[in-house]
Parts: sequence; C-alpha cells; structure tokens
Amino acid sequence: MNLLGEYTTFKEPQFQTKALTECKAVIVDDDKSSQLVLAAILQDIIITECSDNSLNMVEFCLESKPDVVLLDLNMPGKDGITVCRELKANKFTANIPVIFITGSGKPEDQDRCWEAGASDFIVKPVVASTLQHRVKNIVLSKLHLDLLTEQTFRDPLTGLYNRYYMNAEIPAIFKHCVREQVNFGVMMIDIDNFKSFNDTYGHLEGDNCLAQVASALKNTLRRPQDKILRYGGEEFAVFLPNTDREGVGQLAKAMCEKVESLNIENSNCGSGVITISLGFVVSKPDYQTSLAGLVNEADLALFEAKMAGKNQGVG
Ligand code: GH3
Ligand code: MG
Ligand code: MG
Ligand code: MG
Repeated sequence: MNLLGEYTTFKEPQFQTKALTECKAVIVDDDKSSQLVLAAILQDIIITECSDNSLNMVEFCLESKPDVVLLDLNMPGKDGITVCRELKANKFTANIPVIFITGSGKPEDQDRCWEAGASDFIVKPVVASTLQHRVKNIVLSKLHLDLLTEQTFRDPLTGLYNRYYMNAEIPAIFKHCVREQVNFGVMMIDIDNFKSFNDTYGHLEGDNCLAQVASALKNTLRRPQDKILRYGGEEFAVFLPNTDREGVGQLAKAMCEKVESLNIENSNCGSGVITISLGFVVSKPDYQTSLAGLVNEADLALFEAKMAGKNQGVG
C-alpha cells in the first residue's frame, strides 16, 4: 500500500515498456549463412527472426511487430532501399528502426540508405560486439520513444486517448469519411453532478469513479475504428466513422445505461448513482463540413441533455 492508501489507479512512472530480451530483431537477407551469423551474434540479447523474402516486408512487420529490422542492401525481388522506404512510408511500421547490413562500403550506397530512412549502417564483416551494442542502443531508444509517444497521447488516469491524440489522429479519420462519403458521428459525454460527488466522497474517489466510467464507456464500443478520448476533466468525446443515426442513438442509450448500472453511489442526485449526459450529432460530411463545428454541435446537444434532466442522450 502506498501513501495514497487504497487508491490503486496510481501507477509508478515506467521508463521502459519491456526488457531488451523481450524485444525482437527481424533479419532480412537473401543469404542464409549471413542470417545465421547475425542471429547467432544477437541471440543472447534479443529475440531474432529471419526472413529471406523481402517482397512483403510491410505486411511481415505488421504481423511480426519487430523492434528493429536488420536489412541487407542487395536482394533479389526487392532491394533493401525499397523495403526501407516502404517501411518508413507506412504509419504503423515507420517507427521500426532499420539497420542496413551490407558488404558494400560504397559511399553512394550509404547515402541511399540514410535517405531511405536508415537508423544505422554496418559494413560486413560485422564485429560481434559492435553489432550487439548498436542493436541494443537503437532498440532502447525505440522503447523510450514508444513510451513517450504512448504517454503523449494517453490520459494516465483513465488510460483513454487524450486531446493531443484527438488533434493528431481524428482529422485524418474525419477526412477519410468525407472522401468516402460516409457518415461520421460525434458524441460529447459529461458525468452528471460530478462536482458534488467530489465534494461528498473526495477527489480520490472522484478519480476512481472517472476511471470506472471511462472503462465502461470504452467497453461499450465494439469496433476498433470507434475512438473514445478524455476531452477534459469529466468529459469524454467519441468519434464514430461510418455509423448511421440509428447506430449512434443506440450506442448513446447503451452508454447511459451502462454507466448507471455501475451503481456508483452519488447521494447528491435523484437517481442516487453516477450517471452521464450525452449529446451527439451524425453527419454525412462534405468538404465544407468542419470537424470543430460537429464537436460544437454535439456539445450543444449535451447542454440540451443536461437541461432536459440529465442521464440521457440527445441528438
Ligand atoms: P453537471 O451535471 O452539470 O455536469 O455538473 P457537474 O458538477 O458535473 O459539472 P462541473 O463542470 O461543475 O464539475 C465538473 C467537476 O469535475 C469539477 C472538477 O473538480 C471535477 N473534475 C475534473 N477533472 C477531475 C479529475 O481528474 N479528478 C476528479 N476527482 N475530479 C475532476
Ligand atoms: Mg544480399
Ligand atoms: Mg463538465
Ligand atoms: Mg459534469
């Protein structure tokens, strides 16, 4: 038990997500003996996986989720430069560092590797300790960067995405709906009478309640493309691409019911338990539609839900 007693949502800050030995290096080389040499050098410090097929490396990495790619320069099918460019162009593989390992010592080859997005370049024959240390340093840097990214975009109390995430990611999802001419739903959610909950039960219970409500709301969403985030204090925003009015309305109802069924006592309001109010808007956006305008409309609907007596969705 820590200074905060029973309060369990607080987590010690972590500066590394996993140990180096739990990380994975993918070795891509058309020459089996090169693969074996590199894997043998690295086997004590990191998990290794070899591939001699450079053709579908983006798909391979999406599946295998390596923390570093060791890439040969000259391979039949697709050369290392093309593979590296493709990895860097894909948003889900761009953060995997690529180390080129090649027999070519030509300066122009090295230039091409850096331009393609390489993190490092090692000329064969490799020195075992140099390879191990470079891999170790690069993977540790990646882990720190992954952690920083995670901490930048997540709210630590609820584990939900935050406003930075909203600004960075939601506009692209919205634009995709505009291009595809499909619906886009926005919900704004606010916990009812939360100030008095804090006043009665204390801020630690308030935090606990926020985390429980956030988790209940998140669990109501079924599709990975639906995004929920903590918009501010006790307010949440939900973005629902390709969802019709009926679907958003049903979800709104389910969310209100789910939070009420948590049965978190709040003696200050009529229902006796914590509830939420929710405003939503569903639009088939075009190039004139503004995302901020939709958020504002959902916020106005939320205000109406409050005015209409709370514990309900209005849209
Ligand atoms: P309404 O039903 O109209 O929404 O009333 P309300 O009391 O919920 O609204 P108000 O905006 O007045 O109060 C929001 C409260 O949320 C005030 C603030 O102290 C509390 N709050 C915001 N962020 C946090 C947090 O991280 N932890 C805790 N415990 N409380 C928070
Ligand atoms: Mg080769
Ligand atoms: Mg509020
Ligand atoms: Mg409130």
